[in-house]
Amino acid sequence: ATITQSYQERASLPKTSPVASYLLRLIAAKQTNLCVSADVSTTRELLQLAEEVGDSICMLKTHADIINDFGPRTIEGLKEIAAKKHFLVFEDRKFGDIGSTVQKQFTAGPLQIVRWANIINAHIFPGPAIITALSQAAHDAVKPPLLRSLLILAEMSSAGNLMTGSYTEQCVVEARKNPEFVMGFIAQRTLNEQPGDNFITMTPGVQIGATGDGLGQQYNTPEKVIGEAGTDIIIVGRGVYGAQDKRAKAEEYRVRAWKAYEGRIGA
Ligand code: 5FU
Repeated sequence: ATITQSYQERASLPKTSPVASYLLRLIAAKQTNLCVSADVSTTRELLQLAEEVGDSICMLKTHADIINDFGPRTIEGLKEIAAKKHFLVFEDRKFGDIGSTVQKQFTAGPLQIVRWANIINAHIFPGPAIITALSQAAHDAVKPPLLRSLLILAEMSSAGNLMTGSYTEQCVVEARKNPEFVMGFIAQRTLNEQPGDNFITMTPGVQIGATGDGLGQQYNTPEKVIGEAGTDIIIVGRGVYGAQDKRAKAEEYRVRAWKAYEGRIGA
């Protein structure tokens, strides 16, 4: 059903996580289902990219551990630009350890992810306690714990990855058990298969005019993933930050992904 429902309609469906509702409304208001992946190596580049593409995105994805000078200045800068330009911040940390360890990785260390990332993601190969551990850590660290939510990695974009079949199915089963905290998936197609499912699917491995990067990455177009595979948000890294004019490139991706969405819902 979510294939033909608008973002706006889905924002107020029952059992939708608070962050998912907020994000769906933001997407509808800004008319953007684009997330830019800011895989740059300095705070200066990160904040400059956020400023440049901020008006065209619903979300900025980070890998905080590749920023050479990550620190309080990075966090404050990101928060300020996100508030000003109205987008959420997603740290692509891919947690994958026992509950006790991921709680520490989420809240402590030099990155203190829980302080600044609205959205995080995790693998479920260690078992479902990873979900409850991250949820508990978010509740303990952020008062009120409103804007904290988890994406489960259900499928990956890279060639030969092992996240298929029953593994992917189990991700959906665990998500359905935790609808308050789990907002959706990283996947290559929508996984909303049962009536009542309203998970948000975010899809990396999107670039126009490329099929791969020679290191396993595989690319699809916005039309393929949003229009045909029924996912909700495209995640674009090098396709945007690798361009000379990043602002214009982000707009190009935004328009293409938005048209693919409108075509799919029959708007
Ligand atoms: F979970 C995943 C995945 O399945 N594929 C990915 O490419 C995450 N990614 C991330 O999206 C990856 O770590 C990069 O940060 C980004 C894709 O970057 P690109 O430059 O668009 O290939």
